[in-house]
Amino acid sequence: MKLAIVLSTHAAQFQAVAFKGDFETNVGRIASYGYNGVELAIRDPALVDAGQLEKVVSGYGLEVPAIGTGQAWGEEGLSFTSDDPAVRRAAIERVKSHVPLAQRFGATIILGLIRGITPPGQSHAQSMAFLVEALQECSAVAAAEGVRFALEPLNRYETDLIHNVEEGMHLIQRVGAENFGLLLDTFHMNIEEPSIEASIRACGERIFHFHVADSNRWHPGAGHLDFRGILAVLGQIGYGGYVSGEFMPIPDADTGAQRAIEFLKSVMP
Ligand code: LER
Ligand code: MN
Repeated sequence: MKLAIVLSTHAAQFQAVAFKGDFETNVGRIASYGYNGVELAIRDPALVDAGQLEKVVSGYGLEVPAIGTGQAWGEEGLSFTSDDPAVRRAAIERVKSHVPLAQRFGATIILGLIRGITPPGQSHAQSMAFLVEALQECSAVAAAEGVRFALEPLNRYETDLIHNVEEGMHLIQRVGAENFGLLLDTFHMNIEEPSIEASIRACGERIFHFHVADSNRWHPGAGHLDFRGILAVLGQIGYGGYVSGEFMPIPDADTGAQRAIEFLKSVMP
């Protein structure tokens, strides 16, 4: 089971400052703690020098298993389910623009908050129809390049659209694309799933990526989730992807990253 950690880099700093300075330092630290990969959050691939990025990451022997797209929602308000067709179109084009970068790294593209939230006055059914349409268009473009998309069920406090594996699997049926699956995150699962283990089994081969945080969203080992059981089930279903740490920098990012990998290795099957 390979381990990664999310590296949050704000797009503006990403290009200008963090990339050459902080970014490289952070990637070096992540490698020194024993991680195999680094999951990147990229607001706009147009702001990234892909060659430079690859040089830094591969220079430390790391892979990029997944690329997060949520900053485009957080910082620009782009969303698949906006009531403004221009915003929906911009979100779709932005997500499609991640495909060449993802193809270069063999990374899965994460669709979290960019799916949006139903705006006032729009029905949930209409949001779902927009979502299915956007996912079908994006999946078709990515399939041609061998790239996969993973939609992340998020808890009810972040969106009204797709909270759990059951809803996610129904969405997968509606989208009807082989390269479209789910990203499961233990923090959200702890809030929304009837049983984390049963939901992992139900999702099976459609688990395209996996996030870990403990019940309090601190590093694994700092809360009350049963990671020994969770990782055992992932092993039993033959999950061959990355387990990627996405948690709060408590007591600080470096200590959290070190404690997480130490703990995860101690409970791995
Ligand atoms: C992103 O992976 C995630 O888990 C969300 O909670 C971000 O808002
Ligand atoms: Mn997550």
